[in-house]
Amino acid sequence: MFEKLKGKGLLIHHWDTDGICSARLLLEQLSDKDITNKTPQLGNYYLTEEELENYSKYDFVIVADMSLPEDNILRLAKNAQVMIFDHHLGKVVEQVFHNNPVIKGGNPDKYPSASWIVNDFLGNKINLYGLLGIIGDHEQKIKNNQEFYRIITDFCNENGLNFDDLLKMAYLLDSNYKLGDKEAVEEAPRLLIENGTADYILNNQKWNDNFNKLNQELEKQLNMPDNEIDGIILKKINTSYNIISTLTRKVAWTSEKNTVVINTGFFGDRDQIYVRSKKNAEPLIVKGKSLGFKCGGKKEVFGAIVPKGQTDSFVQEILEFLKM
Ligand SMILES: [Mn+2]
Repeated sequence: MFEKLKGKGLLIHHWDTDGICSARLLLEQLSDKDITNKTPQLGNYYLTEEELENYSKYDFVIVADMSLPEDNILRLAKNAQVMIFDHHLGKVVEQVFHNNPVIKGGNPDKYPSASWIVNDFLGNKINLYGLLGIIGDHEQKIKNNQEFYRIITDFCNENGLNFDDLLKMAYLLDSNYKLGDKEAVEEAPRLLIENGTADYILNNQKWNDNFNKLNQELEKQLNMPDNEIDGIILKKINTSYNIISTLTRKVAWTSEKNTVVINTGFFGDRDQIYVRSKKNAEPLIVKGKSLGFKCGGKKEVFGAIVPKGQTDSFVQEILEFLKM
């Protein structure tokens, strides 16, 4: 399926568990090719000018678990053959191989992770990596998806694991990006090819140390007061750790309310905004893009990076959308 790819290759993948597992599966399949893997600057759902320049020297580029802006993809496609494997919302890039069933009308519940899509494309049997991406993206919520919870439970039973083991593995893999360690993210897929067992992941000392540090910071931020406006939780945090998505999940899933979190501490000039919505968040993506912000999301989540001066007014628009 990758016979046509010639020359030097680059794999660009999301920094989270799903991205790392998708990369692990792809790199294993592409082991006979000359290919390196990179994740974007942590927190950026796009490539910088410098990255685009550096990545113009490759003959083929594979993008996994990231909905990069269309103009980024078209820039890469000028010099390279491009393939995308993804499950985020967005629009089809017609000029390249774009394997994203969700934007082609597929039911997101049937494609819960990029790792699942990749594993299926590769024709592999169900395995730890195909499933870990799902666990990373959905955590406990996947228990509401009957079809996939059954698949996960069967896999656990056959392999002497339980759901909490998988969850812990996803937290350990995610610990690298949350601490801002880009190199560790990029190293992880190959480590998982070389030492690919559940025990290896669960016992990795560095990842466990990261995990403990992050838990302390999460606790601290969760204990900070938050506001509730018209049934929407609004929480402002200031942390240099990339824990906004985790924190938003925790707040939203505990409160069962629409949740908006703003982190003023990750970028110097911009704020991170993260939303968990009870209704389809797609209009927020459209709105954010029309305002020129870097943003993206899935059915129930929305994330944006907004220049500090524009945060308050955009948050106001988000609150109004959630209220409607
Ligand atoms: Mn994903």
